[in-house]
Amino acid sequence: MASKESTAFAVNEQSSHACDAIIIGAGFSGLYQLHKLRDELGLDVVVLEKGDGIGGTWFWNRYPGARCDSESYYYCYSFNKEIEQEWSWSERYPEHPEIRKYLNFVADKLDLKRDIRLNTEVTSAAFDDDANLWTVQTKNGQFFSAPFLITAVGCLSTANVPDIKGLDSFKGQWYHTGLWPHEGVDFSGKRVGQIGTGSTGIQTAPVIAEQAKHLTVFQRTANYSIPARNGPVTADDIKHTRDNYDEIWRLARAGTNGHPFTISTRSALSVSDAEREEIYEKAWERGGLRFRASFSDVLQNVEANLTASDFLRDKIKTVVRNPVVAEMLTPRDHGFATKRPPIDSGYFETFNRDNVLLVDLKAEPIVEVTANGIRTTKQDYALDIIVFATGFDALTGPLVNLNISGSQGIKLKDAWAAGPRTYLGLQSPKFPNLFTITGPGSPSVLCNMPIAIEQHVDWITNCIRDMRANGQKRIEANTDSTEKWVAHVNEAADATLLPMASSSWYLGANVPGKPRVFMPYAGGLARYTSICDDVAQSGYRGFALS
Ligand code: NA7
Repeated sequence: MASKESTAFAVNEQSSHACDAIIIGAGFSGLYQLHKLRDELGLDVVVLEKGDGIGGTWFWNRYPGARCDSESYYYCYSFNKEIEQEWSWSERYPEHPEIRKYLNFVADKLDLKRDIRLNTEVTSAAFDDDANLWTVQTKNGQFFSAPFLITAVGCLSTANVPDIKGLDSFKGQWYHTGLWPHEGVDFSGKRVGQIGTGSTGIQTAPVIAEQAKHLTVFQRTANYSIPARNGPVTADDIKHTRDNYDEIWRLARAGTNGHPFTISTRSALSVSDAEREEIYEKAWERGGLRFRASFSDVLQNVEANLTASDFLRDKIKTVVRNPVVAEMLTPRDHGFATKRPPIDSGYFETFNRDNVLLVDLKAEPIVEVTANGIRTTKQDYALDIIVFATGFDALTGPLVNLNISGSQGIKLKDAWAAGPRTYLGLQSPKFPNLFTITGPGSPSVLCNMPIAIEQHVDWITNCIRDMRANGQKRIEANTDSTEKWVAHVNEAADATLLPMASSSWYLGANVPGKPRVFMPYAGGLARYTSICDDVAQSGYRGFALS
């Protein structure tokens, strides 16, 4: 039940700052949103950022091996020709420091930092119905108010640390990959336990194994992974992408996942076994997320999916020397890409090392953390360091944690108690003038993020521009249009195999007690963009404007 008590702040005039728009978060989305509202619409904008630097997800995720799974030449902004032509990436997949360097380069070039308040954690936000004004409170006691509030808090920014009995009693150190110490962690001579084998665990295990005395990987669900085939970017590569950026961005926007490559139009079932094998083999050799695009129906048809899943399962056997370990590492409970497919640099090879042990938590669940390590139902594992690569309270977590109260004091956490309810992923009923960048109900995490972010920021900017031009002060998603959109998000997911992976974080399944709802919009970026454009052109159908 939604609570309706009044939550309007008693604003302390001394520490109150009024502006036209407040943006929460200084990652890819917050930076671009600031630029658009300030430099194109001429608004007075402030960005509030919890960290002591910019970068969002990449400010916090500094675990060993942390790099982007999108390729660097398109994991970047497309809106500015100069940035595009001046910046050079050094690797096929950018590592976390290089992404922060890029974002700082952009922020400096566009002079964004003067409007970003670092070390400013938002603790709550409340809407005043009479004044059509949001007031945001920060941990350090400041208040900011503006007609528009835009959350740019990312989808994977609320760390999920499992509630395991005894963690407080552990005498060693423990870390979550999404809140990694900036000074790094020295694994040399240490016995390390890593819990989790998602994209993060698969990236970090090979690097930790090289540094540590011993690594024990605690695996709950075996995962597929494709070799990333990372490597340096050459001068020729840079020239080629610079010369072809228009086409690269056109392709990225025209596709399903915001990547600049097309998905094959052929069914995996329409070719001979030999031809299919050859196509998968080439995709395996090329590496990366593009493997998914080998055929049109890998994510649509169970039989087609099985061909990809079987190919990848067989590859594990060819890499991992111990057949018992290879079988433990082989996913049997879900089809390839029904969960976010990781890509790796030597993940399966890591289990051929003498200093690496795999523990199957399905066979021996964790009972507790003891002073000296992890106890499963079968035995004790002595550890000096525990690394939680256990993912995030994805998509909804970062928003609900902002403690947002909308019209008549309705809390977002109550409005979303049974799962997120958004119209186009942009707005929720009863939360007027609050826009979310890449929130639940939008393509977001199913996409190459910068492309999805730019589409959202452009739409929000145009909407605010149109409202101001028409003298409108308030925009709110209608309940009816929201319910229809939620139904459409479910339909879009059901048209794919994505909901079949029962342990997927797309469904919120990784966080105990979280409602099981497929959260991102699986209808594809191009289709989603045309729906959003159509809504805007129709005078914002489905929203109430006044
Ligand atoms: P993920 O993909 O959510 O992976 C988390 C991993 O941690 C996964 O293997 C989970 O197993 C495991 N996990 C979670 N909770 C537990 C508990 N309580 N016990 C044991 N194991 C657990 O997060 P990542 O950080 O790897 O990746 C998130 C996204 O970041 C990624 O998809 C990219 O988009 C970038 P499970 O599969 O739930 O059984």
